[in-house]
Amino acid sequence: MALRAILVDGDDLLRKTSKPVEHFDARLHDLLDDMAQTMYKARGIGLAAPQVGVLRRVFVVDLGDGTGLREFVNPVISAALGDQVYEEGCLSVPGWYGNVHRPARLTVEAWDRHGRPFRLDAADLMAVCVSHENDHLDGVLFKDKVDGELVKL
Ligand code: QAP
Ligand code: CO
Repeated sequence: MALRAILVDGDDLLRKTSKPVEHFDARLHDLLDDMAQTMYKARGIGLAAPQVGVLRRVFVVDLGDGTGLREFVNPVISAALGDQVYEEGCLSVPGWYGNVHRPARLTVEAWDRHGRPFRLDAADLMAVCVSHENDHLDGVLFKDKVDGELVKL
């Protein structure tokens, strides 16, 4: 396990479209382990692979509410419903916050680290986090979607 450097806004890699994972191998497991360690150290609740410079469709989430770490490989948001506004931040846009509209509920289909498919129905903060992290895989940052002012904490 190793901490990885988190890229910050302005880095071109954050604007690229990530490619699907093809091999559910030890390299993927190392990436997922490193991403979790890096997210926890930075006190984040979600981290996507492009944020550590790896252009693959992978993200990790731990809302810190006791539900634990969730790993998503090749995620697809297959349904989305309603609207909620949440004041978001991002480890790649440190210190900046703003209100973003996201689906109130969504369904995400993904694979775990062993290549087993799963489906998650997410609401509230989990829906925000999945939508936010999924955007990173397409080069989109929350600041692109802020409704109103982007504010420095
Ligand atoms: C994405 O964001 C997210 O600026 C994850 O100084 C955001 O973990 C999902 C963080 C909101 C759902 C709701 C940001 C930590 C962490 C900072 C994060 C900072 C320290 C952001
Ligand atoms: Co982010």
